[in-house]
Amino acid sequence: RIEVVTIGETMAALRGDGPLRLGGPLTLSMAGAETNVAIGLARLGHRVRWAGVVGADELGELVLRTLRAESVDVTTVRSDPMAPTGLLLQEHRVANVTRVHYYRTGSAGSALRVDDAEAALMTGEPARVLHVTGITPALGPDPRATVERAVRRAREAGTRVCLDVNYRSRLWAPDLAARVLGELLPYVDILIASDDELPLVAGGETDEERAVGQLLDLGIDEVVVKHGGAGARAWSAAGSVRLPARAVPVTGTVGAGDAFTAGYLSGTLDGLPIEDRLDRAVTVGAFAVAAAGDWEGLPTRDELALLAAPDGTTLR
Ligand code: KDG
Repeated sequence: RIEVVTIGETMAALRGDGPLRLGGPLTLSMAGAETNVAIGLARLGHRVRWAGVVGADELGELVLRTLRAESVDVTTVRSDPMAPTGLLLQEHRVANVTRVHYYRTGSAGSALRVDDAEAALMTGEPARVLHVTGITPALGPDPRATVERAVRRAREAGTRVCLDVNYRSRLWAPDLAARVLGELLPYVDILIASDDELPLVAGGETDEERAVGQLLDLGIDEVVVKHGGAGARAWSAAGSVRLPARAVPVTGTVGAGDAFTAGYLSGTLDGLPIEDRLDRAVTVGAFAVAAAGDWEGLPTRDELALLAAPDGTTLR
């Protein structure tokens, strides 16, 4: 049985070490917030389906091949013969600052439509969790309608809905994002946001406790707030728990939020208490921060304990 369904756009990704305008070698991989979460969950042993659209092209094959290799279910993915797989370029400008450039207008991934949500959620038994992000509804009216349909179907089926705000200022303006995401909130059970994104879904409220109070009043069960290098705090009707981030050498922070979400959802699926869910979230997030690539360094279940090993350990 599929435990988690997630829907979104995944693109090919080219990453280089220096300024792109100088040229030089780039590494080809793939990027997509929802597939990062899917891979993170699959590595931890969960059954996950990713639904989306790829182009009928080599980059689409790269996405599908990677997901199959990572044991992510792609049975409902569509290949669009009319549109290319989107592309993202990532450049490191100064230490710990990454600049992202999208080539995704008119991409296959943004041709998502409500039938994709239907297929993803109605094929097989109902999943336990649907995970969506605020990136997908920013891609256009059809992807937006797809996410709306998905959260409605999930609610009808008793599937819990997790929304990661994931605000992308290159894709839409804050007032539109606030309105569109606000319409999704009544369907959300678990809301994940970084501290700077929280006001966007809380009517501009910048005080965390008051913002979370508003969200819990809407019927959201858990609000998980990421504070970057300072850790995270998970709120529910019972109060809040806070954990510091795990101290690791920072190789790249892109994908860390998705890794965090994968850890949190994994803990949820395992029935762990809220502190332990948050602990798994910060642990998986730390793996993403410590490794190059958005998803490549995510841990398997056996590897979760590795971060507790003392510095300089060699495992033989
Ligand atoms: O969360 C990491 C994502 O930002 C990255 O993988 C690409 O999905 C992506 C996006 O749209 O920014």
